[in-house]
Amino acid sequence: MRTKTGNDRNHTSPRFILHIDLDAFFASVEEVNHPELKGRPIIVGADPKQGKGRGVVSTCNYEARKFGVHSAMPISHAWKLCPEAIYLPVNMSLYEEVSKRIINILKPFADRLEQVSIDEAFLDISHKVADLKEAKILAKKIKSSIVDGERLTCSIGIGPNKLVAKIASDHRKPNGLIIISKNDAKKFLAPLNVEKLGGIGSKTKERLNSIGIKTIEDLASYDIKKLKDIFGVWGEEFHRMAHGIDESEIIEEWIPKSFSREYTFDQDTSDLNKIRFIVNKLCEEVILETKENGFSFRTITVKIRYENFETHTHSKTLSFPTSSIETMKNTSMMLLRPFLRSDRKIRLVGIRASNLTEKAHQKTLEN
Ligand code: TTP
Ligand code: MG
Repeated sequence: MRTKTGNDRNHTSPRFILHIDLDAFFASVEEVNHPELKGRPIIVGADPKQGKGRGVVSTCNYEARKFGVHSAMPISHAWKLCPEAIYLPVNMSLYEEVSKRIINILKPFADRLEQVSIDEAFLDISHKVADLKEAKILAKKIKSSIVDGERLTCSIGIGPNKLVAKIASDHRKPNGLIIISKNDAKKFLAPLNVEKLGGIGSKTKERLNSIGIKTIEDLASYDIKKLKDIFGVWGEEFHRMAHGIDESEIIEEWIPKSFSREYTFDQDTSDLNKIRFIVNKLCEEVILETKENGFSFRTITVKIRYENFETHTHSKTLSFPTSSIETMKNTSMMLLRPFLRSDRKIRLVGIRASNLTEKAHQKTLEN
């Protein structure tokens, strides 16, 4: 395999972009943590409370998907479909830790890496491999490194750009590996439904369907002038996407939008001292992470969930960026106070710092 030659891309050499997405991520991490549950349907999300629970499914493993359960489904509906499943709460800090370790496993395989979500990343491997055969070997190495390191499976798509790589990784889940050459990109996309293209949501899909466009091939062969008339500048973009064209680069530097922590009490509580203790701890953790990453923030948001899952968030934006622990603690308690009532028990509290400024770019020197 070729060695890394830097970020400058020789425009005559082909681009190889790899997209990786972990399979049933939260549920798979839980499975690794509880090996005794392997083979059972596992649903991660809100408490089902014997079918009376509110809230939604975050995700479920492929055993549970056989019953028709999926992400974002009301947990009460999941209970109807699969009462025998193992229901687990979301343990975000655990999934974030695993996610960080996986990114570290991936980094040496890429010239550039762009993390897109907690379980998803693009890797530019153009300088790491000479052709698709080498790309396949590299993808297999990535898969076995993640199995060896974390006992998790993933799906990988490799293509000439981000658009094709992402659709390819989703195409044969779980544990898939699909490689699409530049020449085959159009053929691969042609029979798929238009909503597979990023940026085409349910409303756009309906509008496209209403003018007879159902598949990507329908879109690719549609008159571009008409598309522009209907969708404006997006019309041109849709046309390009349908032809498998995407020049966007892998953006290495990922700038976080916020830092947050939340805590679910072992038992729902209205004890002000307990709540304050946890809020202070969460503030300290958020501040630590914010500082470690070299940011200050202007907006503080609190989240509170009562025992019946009723959830409120409340924010305050300061006039200047800060990373002061006292400001965060005081503001958080001030924001929470109207929700703290002796007759209402609380299930969860959360703290978020957003509206971030990188310290290096900050004009006001303030701590
Ligand atoms: P996805 O990658 O969309 O889903 P997944 O990894 O569970 O399953 P697969 O990729 O095999 O189809 O999302 C990654 C994680 O993000 C998922 O494990 C849980 C979380 N998530 C939610 O909390 N709510 C949601 O609606 C979705 C889609 C995901
Ligand atoms: Mg996933």
